[in-house]
Amino acid sequence: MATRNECEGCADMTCASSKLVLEQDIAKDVRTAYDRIEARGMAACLFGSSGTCCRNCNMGPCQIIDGVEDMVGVCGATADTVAARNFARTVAAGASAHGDHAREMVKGFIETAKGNTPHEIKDVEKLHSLAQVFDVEVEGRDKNEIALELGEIALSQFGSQTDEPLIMLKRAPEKRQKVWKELGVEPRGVDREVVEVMHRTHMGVDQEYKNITLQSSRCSLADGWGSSMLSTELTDIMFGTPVPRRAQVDLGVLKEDMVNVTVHGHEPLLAESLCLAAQDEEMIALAKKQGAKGINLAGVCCTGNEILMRRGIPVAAGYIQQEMALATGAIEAMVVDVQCIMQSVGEITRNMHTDIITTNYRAKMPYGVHIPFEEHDALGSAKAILTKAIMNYKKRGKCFIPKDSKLDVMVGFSHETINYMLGGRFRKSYRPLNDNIMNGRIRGVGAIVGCDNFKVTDEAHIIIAKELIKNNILVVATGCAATALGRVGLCTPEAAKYCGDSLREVCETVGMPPVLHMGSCVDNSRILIALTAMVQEGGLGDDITDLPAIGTAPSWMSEKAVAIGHYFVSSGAQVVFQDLATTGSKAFHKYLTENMMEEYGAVWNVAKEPIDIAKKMIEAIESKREALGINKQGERVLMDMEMRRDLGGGGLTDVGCHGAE
Ligand code: NFS
Repeated sequence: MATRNECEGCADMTCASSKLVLEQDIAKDVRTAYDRIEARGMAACLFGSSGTCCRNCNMGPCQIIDGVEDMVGVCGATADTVAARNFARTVAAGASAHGDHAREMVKGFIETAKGNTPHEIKDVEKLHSLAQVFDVEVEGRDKNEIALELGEIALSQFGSQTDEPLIMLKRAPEKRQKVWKELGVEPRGVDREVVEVMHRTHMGVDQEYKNITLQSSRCSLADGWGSSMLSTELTDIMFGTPVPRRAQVDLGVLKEDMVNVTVHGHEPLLAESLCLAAQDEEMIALAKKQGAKGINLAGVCCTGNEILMRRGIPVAAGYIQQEMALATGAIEAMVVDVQCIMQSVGEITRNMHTDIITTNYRAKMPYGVHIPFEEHDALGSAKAILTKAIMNYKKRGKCFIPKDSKLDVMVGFSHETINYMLGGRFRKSYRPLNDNIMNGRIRGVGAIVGCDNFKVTDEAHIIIAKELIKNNILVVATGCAATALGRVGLCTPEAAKYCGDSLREVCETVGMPPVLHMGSCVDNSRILIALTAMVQEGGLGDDITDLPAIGTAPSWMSEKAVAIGHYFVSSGAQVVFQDLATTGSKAFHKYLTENMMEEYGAVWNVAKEPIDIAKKMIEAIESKREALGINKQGERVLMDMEMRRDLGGGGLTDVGCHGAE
């Protein structure tokens, strides 16, 4: 475990910027999570970390020891029941975070369609394709009319009381839909599945761990294929589907001579409105009047990833760096909405010129200043927030920005972009990706997602990514994991030098990074769509479970990560986590890590060391390749632009890697 002084995980380069900041005099009174971990000086509770502490009624709390007769709950609940209930509640908490976020996005989408926000419907092509999924007529209709009908149906998916499955489920491979139907885990309403988890895990209701976990699956699928997917798709339609662009990440993106405003949290509606307000002449003039050259907006955590993907606005910090960003003394305001905001940020800024501006009624904090973000007056709210920040600029004292700590990243790899990137501008298709996997140039796809966590080495993401690309596995990344990979330059085409020969050749030919930044955590739904597109393209089996693809969240900390992990497993994609709070229950833990395979074709895997996580991922990908029989096919020749031109085919970007026997 890293401490502030040793920060062993950062010894190489990961957290170099954080280390630099913490070494400065101005940061000496800033207490970070590293300090708190060191000061606590006690190990985590064994019952809590193995999932067998039950607090669901007032006869306890009960600490259960599996296999010890008298160490069941006062009500008789066994370790398996308790651990399965706790796991289900974690999934429900994660799913509810995504669900509540998505609902706000859908409401903002509806208001935009009505013309009540400063935003507009930007991606009409995507609007039309989603309208098709929802059976909304597009012919002869205005984009706002279509969007309004689509938005209202989308909103009804949250509170649906019918037993009909969520509409978006039909986007999954047919075979997967059948699996869900047979198991009875098709989610009905986004909110309903969370409520049902809470009910079934209440004292004295569901007492059979497998049955409880069916509801965990249903709830997680309501997240992945329901709320998260809705949020991603409608956000794309409203703010534009990401396309590849260059940007920068790390603390060095803060600017000494500008008003630094960091946007921290998850809701793109706030961040996008701040982006608009920061370009406003009146705001810029106010900043200049205070002696600054302008306003520098930078992201923190997933809201950062949202504006990075769509606007190329830099990301100053991932989850693990939020305190260090403040310790620079260079931030006038950290604007927060919901999720992943450490309570310590308020305490850190108590004696600083920085304001923590809370904007959402759901999330206030001690020492924060509350300026509500009003959807119907988005620009007005954003300007009020920025004004507060700008007026702090003159109060800024000594600051330290690690100026060299900023790395280039190439971002914007939506599922549509991957289509074009490998398939060509004129013939968007997953065929070239599938072909490259079939001919073995790309062995498979590894997703590295989720948080940073002080419990594990900061380098976990990097160790895994480097091992995967060295073994010719294409990496897709989201969330703070993507920021961590960006911080060390792995999200650039130049990182192809770390790849094995054949992946390097693909990356160099196409000009893409070996680690594709796909966005925020909600955007993991893009990965579900990409996996489905690979299945539908043909040649790699007929369900997600057949694909040589696997995911990991090696430094997970948020409950959202467990919801995500479970919707991947329930969708047929395996995941590897560094730990799971289920080890205190033999049968339930075995069910998650072994027996789910029979039902879903995928399981949870656990491996502590990052290198072991990578090895498990490689192993899983190779065994899928064996099962598909694609390792037996002969080597194909990768066609570069020159060869393609010689054959007289293809546009400039049409440099897919079709096999040429
Ligand atoms: Ni994801 Fe966002 Fe980061 Fe983890 Fe938190 S920001 S949604 S939960 S810490 S990746």
